[in-house]
Amino acid sequence: MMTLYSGTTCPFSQRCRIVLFEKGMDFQIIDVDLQNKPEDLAVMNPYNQVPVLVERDLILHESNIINEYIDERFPHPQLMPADPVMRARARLFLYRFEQELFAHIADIVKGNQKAADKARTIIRDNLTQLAPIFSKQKHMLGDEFSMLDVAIAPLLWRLDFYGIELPKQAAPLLKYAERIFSRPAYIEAMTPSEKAMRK
Ligand SMILES: N[C@@H](CCC(=O)N[C@@H](CS)C(=O)NCC(=O)O)C(=O)O
Repeated sequence: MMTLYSGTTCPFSQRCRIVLFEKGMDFQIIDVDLQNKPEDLAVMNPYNQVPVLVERDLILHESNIINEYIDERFPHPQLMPADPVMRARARLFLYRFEQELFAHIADIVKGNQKAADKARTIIRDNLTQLAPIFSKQKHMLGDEFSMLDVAIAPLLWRLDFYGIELPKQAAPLLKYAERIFSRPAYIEAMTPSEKAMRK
């Protein structure tokens, strides 16, 4: 059985919880207190961070790497595209999400006021650029739900919590976000602390 070490407010851990629930297989989630990390976390992950996935002698860290492994191990429903070209495009998107969106979250959470405001502006502008995609299609890669939707959803959930306000032209993105938030697996994967982040 797979065991996920997860943070109750961690957007990266939420990604992995979503995939585990989407797959509907047996797994165990261990909540890690990030203010008081267990000593073995640093042994499992050299960056001493969650999420970490353990399955027998395999220990993985990095949410997107964990999620690709779960997707390959339990292929139904498949979340990465089957076609190599689309798969490569999906990986490029995942990389860009990290660089252009998620890399800035740390500055909002623990940066000074100036750094936090700059990070909010960068995230707001990069998200707004994605909005036109959803005038044409239901999800990030087309009409099907995929790993890209999993990867971005925890940020969309936390927009108010992080103090990020999107302009009117981002309305299609917010509508898309509601579609993701209403998925049964998305709801099941949320922790009580995450539920409390958004009214
Ligand atoms: N790139 C990593 C980021 C993981 C990460 O930043 N985890 C944070 C919580 S959201 C963490 O464990 N922080 C604890 C620490 O750095 O002390 C991933 O995608 O898994």
